[in-house]
Amino acid sequence: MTTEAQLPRYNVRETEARLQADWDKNKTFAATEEPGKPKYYVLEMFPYPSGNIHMGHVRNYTLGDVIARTRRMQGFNVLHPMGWDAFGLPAENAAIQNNSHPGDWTLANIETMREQLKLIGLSYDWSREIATCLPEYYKHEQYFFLQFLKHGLAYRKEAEVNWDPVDNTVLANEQVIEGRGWRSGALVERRKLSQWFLKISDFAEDLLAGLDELKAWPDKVRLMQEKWIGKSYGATLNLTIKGRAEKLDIYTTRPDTIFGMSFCALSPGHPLTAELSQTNPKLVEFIADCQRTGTSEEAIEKAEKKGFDTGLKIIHPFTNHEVALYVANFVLMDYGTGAIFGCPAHDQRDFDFAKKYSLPILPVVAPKGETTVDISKEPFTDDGVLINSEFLNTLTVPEAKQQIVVEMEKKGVATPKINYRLRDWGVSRQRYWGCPIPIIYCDACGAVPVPEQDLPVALPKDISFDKPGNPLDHHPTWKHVSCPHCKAKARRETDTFDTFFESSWYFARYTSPHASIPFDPKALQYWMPKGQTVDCYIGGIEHAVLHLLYSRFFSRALNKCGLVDFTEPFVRLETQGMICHETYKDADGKWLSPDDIAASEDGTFTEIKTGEPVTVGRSEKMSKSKKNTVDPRAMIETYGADAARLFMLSDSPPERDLEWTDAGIEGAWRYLNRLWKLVLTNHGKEKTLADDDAKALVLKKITHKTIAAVTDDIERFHFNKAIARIRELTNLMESTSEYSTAFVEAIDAALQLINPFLPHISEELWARTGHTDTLANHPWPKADASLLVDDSVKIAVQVNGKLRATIELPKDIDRKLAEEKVLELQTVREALKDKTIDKVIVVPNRIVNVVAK
Ligand code: ANZ
Ligand code: ZN
Repeated sequence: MTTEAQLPRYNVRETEARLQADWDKNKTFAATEEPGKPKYYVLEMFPYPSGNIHMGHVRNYTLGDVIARTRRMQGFNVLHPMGWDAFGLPAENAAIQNNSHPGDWTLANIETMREQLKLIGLSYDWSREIATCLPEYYKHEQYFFLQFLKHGLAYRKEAEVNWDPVDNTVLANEQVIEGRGWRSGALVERRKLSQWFLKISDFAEDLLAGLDELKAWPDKVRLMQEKWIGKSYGATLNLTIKGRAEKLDIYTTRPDTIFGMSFCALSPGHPLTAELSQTNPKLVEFIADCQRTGTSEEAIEKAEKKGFDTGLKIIHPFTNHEVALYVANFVLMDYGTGAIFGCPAHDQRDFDFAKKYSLPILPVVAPKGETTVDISKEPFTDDGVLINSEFLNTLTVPEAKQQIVVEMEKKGVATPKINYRLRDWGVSRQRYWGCPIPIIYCDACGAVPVPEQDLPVALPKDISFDKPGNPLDHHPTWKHVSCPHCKAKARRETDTFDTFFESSWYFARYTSPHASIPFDPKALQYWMPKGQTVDCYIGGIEHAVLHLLYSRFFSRALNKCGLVDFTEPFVRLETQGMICHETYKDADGKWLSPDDIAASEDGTFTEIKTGEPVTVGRSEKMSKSKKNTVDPRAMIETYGADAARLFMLSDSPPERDLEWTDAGIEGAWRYLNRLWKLVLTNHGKEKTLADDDAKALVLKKITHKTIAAVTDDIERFHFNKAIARIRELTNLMESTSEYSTAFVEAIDAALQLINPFLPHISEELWARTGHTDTLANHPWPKADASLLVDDSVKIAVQVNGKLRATIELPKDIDRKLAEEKVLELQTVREALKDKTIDKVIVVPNRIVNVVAK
């Protein structure tokens, strides 16, 4: 036993470093396939190697680590890997700025970040680490692309990109800032380039239907994907153009509003627009003007609505009225048919357009129970009943939709049509730091896939960023190759894949990260069998759509090529909230970092450098631009990883935002020290209570209830509740002066339960309390079901009808046992002195009356 005076200080740095080194050396968390042992695959979204871990990483990886460590103790064979999403634009930007190489920059960052991650004590199998920028990784995705081509899942077509006319280069969407190139400041234009696409649209229905099966995904994410896929039920109208033989196809989801049609509009990219522009220079100018907005849907949505009257007229299919045909900038070419009819009374865009060009606005839907509707200020876009619509009048919108399509089909002017908003995935990027697309262009043979045996197509190392544009394109030799078919001089594709390509399959690569083929079939089957793929996937909600949808698509595409047998990669998904911190500004409104300010005694803050007062702003997501970040390394340096982990996990539920405060982390640190003292000052004490003592029994019950509840909380991702319960248990022990077997059990259970959260201090205390095994591999405690029921009742104890005591006894206790317990009571023994017991009357769960003379 250690007295308080003898208690050594908890040396957090020494302990954490030593244990982390042990785990490394002993490969404590290495996973190998063990047929027959149940597996559990837990994964956190892998980081981009920017150079530094931030608090968001710490939170994300700690959440996963709690699950991994718990499952390991619960007897699962746990796969918990980590790697690097290592291609991408920041490496190129850094290279340009520091005159370095994107590869060197990335690999150096990986080195530092790996060391930083190790300081958090995460239970990764580091032998499975992957970096997507290495040819041994990306050669497999080049192979996938060749398979996709064979299976009709990849194709080439012309598509628009953001073009910087000053730097003469293609820009990624994120390099376009308020319509201008991020470096040149030039207004961005649209350009058509031939690019590669993956046929995600082939799977639109399947991706949508699959969402129903993802029962362990947040509803929010499923809903976002559903919206993104955007299934809509509508009709294609086949309308007559006055004086022309060919008809115009129009897609609408509101055929019920046909009597409110006031104009029609073509996309600037529509073939008819192109034809008309051949004889109309003004139209050519208008099209060029439309191209000056960016390519993103958002940019188009935000742009002012503009139109050009073609002079052509469209004949209304029922009234035979003529309406004008415009070319309009808000009509997209790659949705529906690239042509619309406008009904300004019931659509905001059409309304804005009609106001601008003074077009008629005729309402055809009124709120239920009414026959008019006020559309003077804004369109009426709700459901209602039809008006001004001949045979549709008085029908509801859904009824009218059905009816009108029937009528139109009869007349041969429409067919029902389902559309999806989901576009095919354009994967070509005109950048260096990505995976080369394995294609060779030959003048005679066209686009020729690189033969499989020639993979990987590796990135050249000797490149220069002196000129704007893609270094692969300027490289003196790299792109000049001979055609695999005819051996004539040919050119390599110089575009690289979108970096979402790498993250769409990395989870499967972890099952056999060093295999020469993409996946070792046995390993893949063991870790990711159909229906039990990644058991738990954790990451930011910002990936709700793109990364998660691409991964679901990729799984289906690989499945179609016979490379995997699953279609859904992630069984359970958990998303985490953001980490927020107060913000600070000086008198000029400049952001200040928490490190730049000092608290005064009156609770206000001043800037350390100037002594000037500081305004405290509201708490916001930690970001470099607002300078309200806290560096995890500094935190770990001061308080250790366990304290940082504890605060991250105990303050709020994982899916919620977390408010970072100094007081919070200090509180976590104090708890570690209390735990240290509690365990070590009690360990080995002489027992003062018998094993079957009632007080010992109470503690035993609380321990088992805690085990059951914490196990359940972890299962549900209620980590903050789990920690609160463990703290309740240790608080109770702190206030207990008596020592018993139950106390020893309680300490052991507390250490086991808290190990996933505080892996270092719990492991250290486990060893110091005489255990010789590794706590991380110790079986998870099991709650004794018989101790969980809340079954004690207060019973009145009488002697000859007079109340002498009350006693807590298990509910429905055996009569004989109740009698025995009562007769042991001191007060009863005294009252029975000199008397002989006649009989004992037991009223179950209420009274024990001893009758004596
Ligand atoms: C007439 C109409 C009346 C429409 C009305 C809407 C409201 P969702 O629901 O997203 O699928 N549209 C069709 N093709 C388009 C294109 N290529 N570019 C821009 N807009 C297009 O949207 C379908 C609606 O968007 C269609 O229904 C069409 O306008 C428009 F009161 O037709 B609607
Ligand atoms: Zn050729």
